Amino acid sequence: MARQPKAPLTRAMIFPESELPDASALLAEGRQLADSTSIGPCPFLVQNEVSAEFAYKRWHASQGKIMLHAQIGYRDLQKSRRAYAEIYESLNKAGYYVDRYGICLDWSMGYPAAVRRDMPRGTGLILDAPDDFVTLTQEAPVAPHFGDFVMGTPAALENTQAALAAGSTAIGNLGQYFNFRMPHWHDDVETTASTLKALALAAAQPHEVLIHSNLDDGFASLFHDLACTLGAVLVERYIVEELIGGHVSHCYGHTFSDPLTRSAFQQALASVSQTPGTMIYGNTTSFTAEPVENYATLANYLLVDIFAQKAAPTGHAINPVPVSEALRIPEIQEIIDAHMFCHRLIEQAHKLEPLIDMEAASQTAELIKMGGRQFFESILAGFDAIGIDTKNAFELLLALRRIGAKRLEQLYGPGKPGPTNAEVRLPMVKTSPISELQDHAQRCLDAVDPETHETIRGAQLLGCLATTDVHEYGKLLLETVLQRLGVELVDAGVSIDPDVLAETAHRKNVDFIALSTYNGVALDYLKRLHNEMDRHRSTIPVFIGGKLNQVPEDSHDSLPVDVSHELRAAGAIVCYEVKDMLKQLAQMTRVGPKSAERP
Ligand code: B12
Repeated sequence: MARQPKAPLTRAMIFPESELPDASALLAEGRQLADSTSIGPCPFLVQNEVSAEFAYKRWHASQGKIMLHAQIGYRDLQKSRRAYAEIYESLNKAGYYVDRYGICLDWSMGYPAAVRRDMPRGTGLILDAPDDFVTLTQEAPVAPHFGDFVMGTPAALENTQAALAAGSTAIGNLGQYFNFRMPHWHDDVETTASTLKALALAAAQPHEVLIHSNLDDGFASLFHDLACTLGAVLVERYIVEELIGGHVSHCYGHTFSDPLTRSAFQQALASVSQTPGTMIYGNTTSFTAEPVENYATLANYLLVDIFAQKAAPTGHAINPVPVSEALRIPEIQEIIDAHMFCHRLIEQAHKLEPLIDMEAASQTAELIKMGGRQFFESILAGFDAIGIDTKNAFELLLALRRIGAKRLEQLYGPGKPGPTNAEVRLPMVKTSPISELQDHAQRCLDAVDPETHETIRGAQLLGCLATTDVHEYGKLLLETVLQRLGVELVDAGVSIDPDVLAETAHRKNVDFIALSTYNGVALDYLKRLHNEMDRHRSTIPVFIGGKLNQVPEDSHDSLPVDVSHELRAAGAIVCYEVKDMLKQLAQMTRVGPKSAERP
């Protein structure tokens, strides 16, 4: 029997509040700030004699010169400054170049400075004062791109002011606005207001400031259909360019592991964008824990990006990600190595050119464009129909964020409804991560014996799934595996606070919690979760997996270290692979306890 779609959306379901802030007043406030906040000088702008990176990108694209992007941002400012200078100098000495640095701020930078100190920290760079932004960008004539935890966070306005003053003319990340949740911060109205003011401030600058949006950080990593990803580009362009008067610039790449669709998406994006792109991110989801093997992935995606830029130059910088990336935050020398590799690849690429035929990618690009336009138009028409003001940037942003990727795709996606489940649409062009997760789930099941399957299946377990941060694939993987084993699941959500998780697990009387964590907060999070569970006198076993590391309080090098041992000592069941949990679940089912001993 076909499943019926959920009840239709109404305005009241999306906006339960009686009143929302006045969008035009917020935009006016942001524009007004342009009188006192402007683009500061920095070596990149001065040495290249440009007023903004926009012009530099346009010139490079017109000359067919491929730009290069490196990602930096160590917790320690001094080390980040060293990286800013050393990568540039080393490549220069070798006769090569790097055009731009993506500065990887810590997620705690997304909180307003006044409350930041008491909030959880990840593994990235913390800049305590506006002057810190400036000292960083003075280190070399490389374009500073403040790509994360600026736009889209509660600190959007203050961070944008600091980034502009430090000479940054590419600021993001609008993608994060749609998908990221800051722990302990529940005021999405304030996040939206701050973002809107920051967008208006950037748009009111006398020179073009690129509003960077990493599609993978936004909805792209969760859509099943690549056409929806292009539709998201059109929606963001409509909001930033038509409603606010700014310049949106899109980045993609982490999850684009299929060469054909990676290339097709670039073509589709090129044909709908008037603004140069920021960068094409490395295909980091294909990296494994074996650095040497990752050279194959590196060459594979870089060649796709090099040929894409040759065929349709969009000003996107390409991004050689160090091969150690899946293991840890790469060291400075590892970033330099990846760039040297990439430069040799660019030098040699022309010899491969006669072998390249873009026809199949062009055909797929047409499909992506057609579906993307449909998705965009359906969203606007659908919002209009339920009374969301599609000329109001505040309402549009907040509605998109609150509805979320899954439901947007179900409601407005261009694919036909699935034959057995009307809520799932058949993608016009499948995205890579979702189909890869299905295969991964099967491998996890195959890794344990049939007896373990049967034991779990017969136990009628109820599990609770959650993540500590935006990384959702581990949870999606567990969901698929456990559902195939007949385990019933309570979805506590993504980026969920420990108090909410403890309360949900207790209220639903679950047999176990499975927690996926990646942001380098594993131990702090577990301690907070246990405190909250103690308040409910709850001793539910907690399985934990993902990236189990954290920057120690007394760290000398500010790099995260493995905390598996401490997690185990605190009473969690540490899992490196899904099979670890399945074996333990079967074991627990046999011996019967519904609780975990904690020291
Ligand atoms: C995909 C990805 C993203 C995507 C996430 C998309 C999404 N919606 O899920 C995007 C692009 C959004 C992203 C964003 C960020 N990311 Co990221 N990301 C990754 C990446 C490439 C893959 C992680 C992943 O999902 N793997 C797929 C899963 C299924 O496989 P797996 O990791 O091998 O997991 C296995 C097991 O651990 C197990 N598992 C996982 N969880 C659990 C739980 C239980 C209970 C069990 C039993 C098993 C289990 O399942 C797998 C089976 O073997 C990693 C690097 C890497 N290659 O690992 C970085 C990485 C995790 N990201 C990182 C960072 C820093 C970030 C950002 C903070 C960057 C930034 N400044 O913007 C932001 C996050 C911001 C935020 N607010 O949280 C760092 C974390 C650093 C650290 N802790 O040391 C990493 C390691 C990259 C790096 N080396 O710097 N990221």
